[in-house]
Amino acid sequence: MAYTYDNENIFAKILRGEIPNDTVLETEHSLAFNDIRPQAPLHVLVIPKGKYVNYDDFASNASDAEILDYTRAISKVCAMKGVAADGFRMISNAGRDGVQEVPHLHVHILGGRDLGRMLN
Ligand code: DGP
Repeated sequence: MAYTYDNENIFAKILRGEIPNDTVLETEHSLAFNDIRPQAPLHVLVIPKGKYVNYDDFASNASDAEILDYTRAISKVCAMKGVAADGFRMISNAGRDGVQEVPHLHVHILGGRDLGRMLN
């Protein structure tokens, strides 16, 4: 499947330094920063630096180094922010039905409170 990446999406602008962000972690291929509309005491977004629309695009087209770096960045954020032990939720919204607002792959990491049941 071919993916069309919009260079003007907000996270692309953050990556180009055109919009400020509250960085939590930066690695060779990934950036983590606080969500502007936090839904929990911890609400961090982790994005790959590469131009990937969603996880399917990433898994299909990213290099092994990018995938490894991104996976490790996600777990580093959880460890750094102290939610690895008590627990957290990781969500990636994709496409229309997933109500994805920003068309650049991102994982939401939420924690710091009881997040309730999501699926029954
Ligand atoms: P979604 O694409 O639906 O998974 O959600 C996108 C998230 O991005 C949403 O929680 C709000 C956040 N967001 C949107 N614009 C900005 C921004 O300019 N800076 C930051 N830090 N977060 C943003």
